[in-house]
Amino acid sequence: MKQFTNVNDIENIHDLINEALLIKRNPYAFSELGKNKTLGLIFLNASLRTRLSTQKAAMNLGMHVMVMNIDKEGWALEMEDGAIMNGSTVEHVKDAAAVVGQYCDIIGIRCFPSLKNKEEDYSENVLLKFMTYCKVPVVSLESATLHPLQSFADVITIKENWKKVEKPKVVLTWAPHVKSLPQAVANSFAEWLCKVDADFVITHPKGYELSRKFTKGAKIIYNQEEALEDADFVYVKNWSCYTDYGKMIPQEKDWMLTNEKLKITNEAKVMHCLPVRRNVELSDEVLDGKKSLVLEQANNRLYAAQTILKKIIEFNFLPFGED
Ligand code: SN0
Repeated sequence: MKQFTNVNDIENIHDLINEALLIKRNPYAFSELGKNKTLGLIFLNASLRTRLSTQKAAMNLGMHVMVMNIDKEGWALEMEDGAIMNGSTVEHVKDAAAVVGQYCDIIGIRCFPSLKNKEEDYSENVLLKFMTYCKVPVVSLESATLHPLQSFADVITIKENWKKVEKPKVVLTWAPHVKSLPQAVANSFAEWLCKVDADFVITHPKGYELSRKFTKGAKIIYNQEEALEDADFVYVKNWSCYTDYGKMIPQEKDWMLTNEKLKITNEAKVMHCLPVRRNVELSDEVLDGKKSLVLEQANNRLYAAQTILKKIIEFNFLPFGED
């Protein structure tokens, strides 16, 4: 694998999930693979799971890791080509990315959307600029529109919790929130779920339609109760509007997932990428109950990251690299 920014960077999703499960059984099997290689983790936004799981994944492969919260600890970055930098930005992304690329063999980068300018966010301006100028393989640690490491961990978790032959019904349900959040987790989950063998349904209030680019193949049902019927997995996530970009539409109905709402499901397991606003997005009773997979998902972030780093090292740095 040359780089990892979305589901299309992988060759075969089923092989990749199986490889992650093997790594999970024996996480130190490749502890020399990344020897003398340095991973740089660059954050333009907050992180807990992504930062620690990716760092640990690299350490399990014998890599060195450097982390920088560039938004807080670095110089203010200029993103615009040809800008006359006589304002508050100090360093152009061209220069900063090129410098970081000289110190690192692989770079992971987290960049968030503005949620103000749809065209700019959906062009993945920041991620693409960084990739162009750093000149080393890049792993997305959540971009403006996608969160592929999270989705990879999510499909690993579904696979582990689904032992039956027939395909599971997986429902992505919109949840309430107190502020506008990116569509990245939902876009990415949809993109990955459309590639695995599942009956995939998305439910959300009218106006919260995601970009069709990522949901092609999914069934959209506006009625949450109808969508939840016989579900085997319910993935809970808030996102702000894609059409009326970045906006929130007040809801009369309460979309928070509760045990009461889960009664109609097939004893569904409940998923959320975390961080979660308890008793806004999801009730305590669900999160702390037996149906919750949130900690398993967080644990699988490690094996998702480790599998991706392993594939990138093998392709880019080993002679006759294959993935
Ligand atoms: C992020 C998101 O994309 O929704 C990260 C998810 C992995 N979540 C948040 O920014 C939550 C912020 C909040 O105030 O609850």
